[in-house]
Amino acid sequence: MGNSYYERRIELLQERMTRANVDAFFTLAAPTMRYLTGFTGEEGYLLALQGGVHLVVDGRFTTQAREECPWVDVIEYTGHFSGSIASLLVASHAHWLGFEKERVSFVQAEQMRAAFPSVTMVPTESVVEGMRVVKDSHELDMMRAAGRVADRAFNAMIGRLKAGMTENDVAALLEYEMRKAGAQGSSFSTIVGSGARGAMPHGVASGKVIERGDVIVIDFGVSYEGYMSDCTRTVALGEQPSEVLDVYAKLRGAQQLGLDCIKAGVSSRSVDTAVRGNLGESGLAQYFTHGLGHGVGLEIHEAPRLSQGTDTVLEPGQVVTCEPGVYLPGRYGMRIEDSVIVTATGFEPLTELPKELVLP
Ligand SMILES: [Mn+2]
Repeated sequence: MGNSYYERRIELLQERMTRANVDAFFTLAAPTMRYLTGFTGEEGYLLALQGGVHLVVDGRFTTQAREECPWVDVIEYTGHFSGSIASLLVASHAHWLGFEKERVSFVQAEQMRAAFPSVTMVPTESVVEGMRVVKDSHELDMMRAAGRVADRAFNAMIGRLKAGMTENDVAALLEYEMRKAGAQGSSFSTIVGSGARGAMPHGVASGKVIERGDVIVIDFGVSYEGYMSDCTRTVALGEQPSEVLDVYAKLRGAQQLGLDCIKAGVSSRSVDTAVRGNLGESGLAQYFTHGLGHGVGLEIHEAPRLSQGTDTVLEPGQVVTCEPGVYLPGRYGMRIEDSVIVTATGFEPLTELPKELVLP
């Protein structure tokens, strides 16, 4: 058998399948497949049975899958994947096929229903996501490594950030440094919002020229061994009016307050509430227009959410972001984001980047 953490995850999945009353479990979601087997290809079909795990891939991925996960039965399909899965289902005498209802499209579900007449399709949720929400020690090591790689890339970029560069120049430089630092790429399209563009919380980098005096929001992440980092820093080029310094100081205080609220046993919504209340006392709550944070792992946004919309109890080994922002339309925006590991007594930060606003 293969690496012990994959073995452990498969065993846990098989227990959870029993609890979900299914004797087969199907996924086509790349992060789920990677989590269960180590397969890094972007396309494949995984069938878990109580007797073992089968990975059905097309010819582009056969060699890769056999190399990456020799402990899994890799089957190369020609034509349509559903033929291979249907044979496995019939051979195993499975009756109830669980599938991830949030990941399978309506069309795919219809196709599978037609192709798998021997089983009843059972929509499931959180069978694997529920496992992924608390990271095991191997995953936490990968998250720490991703954070260090991201820090190195940002530090290499920030010394070269100058007026006259476009936002795209900055994003390209940062993404180049990510690769050089050991990342496989960026975890999402790098956000560089300067001046008034910073007031769009998720405005990706554009051709806008960065000017002296601009406040710049840089939200970036690396993808490292499948794991994502997520960090935002706000920097300013040159002297700033006292109002900007004041708003930034208040935001920084609110972000620190949020971090200090994070620990196992705490309600995720209560962290958002505390930060929102703090910004309210500063008269800034109306400019904080999104949730406080989210889980990070194999995907850039995953459970749990730190927001008013959902509530859950934080657990040790979860990785969450704390990212309040202040957005003044037409003027400027600011956000400070750290990703942290939830611990029994507090949190462990995954990045060490400074939070000074004005660049030296
Ligand atoms: Mn984020």
